[in-house]
Amino acid sequence: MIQVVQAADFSLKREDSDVYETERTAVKEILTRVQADGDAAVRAYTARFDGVELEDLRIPEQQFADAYNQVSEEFVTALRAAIQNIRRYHEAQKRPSWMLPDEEGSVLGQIIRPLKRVGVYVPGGRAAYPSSVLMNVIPAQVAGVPEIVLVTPPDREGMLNPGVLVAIKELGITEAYRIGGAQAVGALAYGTETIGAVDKIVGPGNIYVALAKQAVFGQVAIDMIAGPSEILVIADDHADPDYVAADMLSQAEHDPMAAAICVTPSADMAVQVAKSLAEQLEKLPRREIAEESLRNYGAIVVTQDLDEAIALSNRLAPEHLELMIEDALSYLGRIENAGAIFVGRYSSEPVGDYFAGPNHVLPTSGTARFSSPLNVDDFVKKSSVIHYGKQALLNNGDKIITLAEAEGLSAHANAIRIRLEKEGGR
Ligand code: HSO
Ligand code: ZN
Repeated sequence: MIQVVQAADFSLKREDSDVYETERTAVKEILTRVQADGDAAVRAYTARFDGVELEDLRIPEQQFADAYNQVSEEFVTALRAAIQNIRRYHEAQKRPSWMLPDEEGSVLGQIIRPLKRVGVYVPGGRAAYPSSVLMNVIPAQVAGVPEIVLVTPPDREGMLNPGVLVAIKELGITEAYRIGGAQAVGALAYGTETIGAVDKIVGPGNIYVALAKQAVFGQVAIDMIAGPSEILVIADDHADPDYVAADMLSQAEHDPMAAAICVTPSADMAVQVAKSLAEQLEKLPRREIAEESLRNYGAIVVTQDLDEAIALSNRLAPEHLELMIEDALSYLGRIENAGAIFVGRYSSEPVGDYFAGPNHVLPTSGTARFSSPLNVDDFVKKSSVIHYGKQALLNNGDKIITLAEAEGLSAHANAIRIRLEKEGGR
């Protein structure tokens, strides 16, 4: 059911990314109509794709109130605790604006300001995750974004997932629309009569949402486009094979295309993990999804030693990496590429998916080589400040003129020279 291979024979299957020509054309047409016809187009597409005729695109207040009756008290308590943890973690990421004065009277600096208006896309249906509402909204709130608008597709009755609604309410979001798909992305990017255009769109979505975000990029900013989820567990003889298998399955159940991989220098551990996977799989309600994921993208890779395991992990740059090895913390410095690193036997991935505080929106498909988890910096922009002093200009003007003339830009040189002449008496 899951392949057991030697490291030398292992490579991660990746899909060809440009197989979406039909969808791309459809998305283009939707975006063009939304840009031209605004709310009317959004309503028409909502009727066509979500099967519901909506007068009011906003999520009615009554639905939020009803949602609290549809979730348990435990859910609300757990959600509130998660919100606190996630907020605290992201607060620690905030960086102040800074200024660097010098003896010549110059002040150079950087002003950091929140984006003004951000749109958060929350998927509907089976992929409606209240936890993802928290992970996308909280960093924006911590950054100080004053206007956060949320969109999420309705069901055929115009209703929404109660867990998602409660999460929205708990975060104090007051502008939320029941729209989804490419039409929602278009509404956020271009604005309509009722929905103001945003500066950035974040949040996961299906292929239409992903393609729409790509298409409006430039008009607005977007977050990363996430691929299927991945977990790589490095396990040595000290690991508990049941824990390794359980954590692999926690990713595999997300998506038939999710990848769950165990890398171990121990052939014995490989056998035990395979056995435990088979046993635990039997009892999973989402067995079919997890099984397909393990069959197509899962692997247990046996390496020569721990060094080779770490080298393989660094090459794959997994979204989630678990270190289930003795003295795991001491290996942290050797991990070069990973979205989130879970260290030690109690740091199961769902601890991070839901609760500990770090963001669960992470770089996938090897992009952890060059990108980072969603964070507060994704919701700010920076302006450079240059306040040059008189003495600084007199002291350095000649060098600036030299550089300008070397580029053949005499107006640049003149802008400096004219000041040197008037101020410096040259
Ligand atoms: N593991 C997913 C996030 C998630 N898990 C949401 C449960 N709910 C991608 O990091
Ligand atoms: Zn998960």
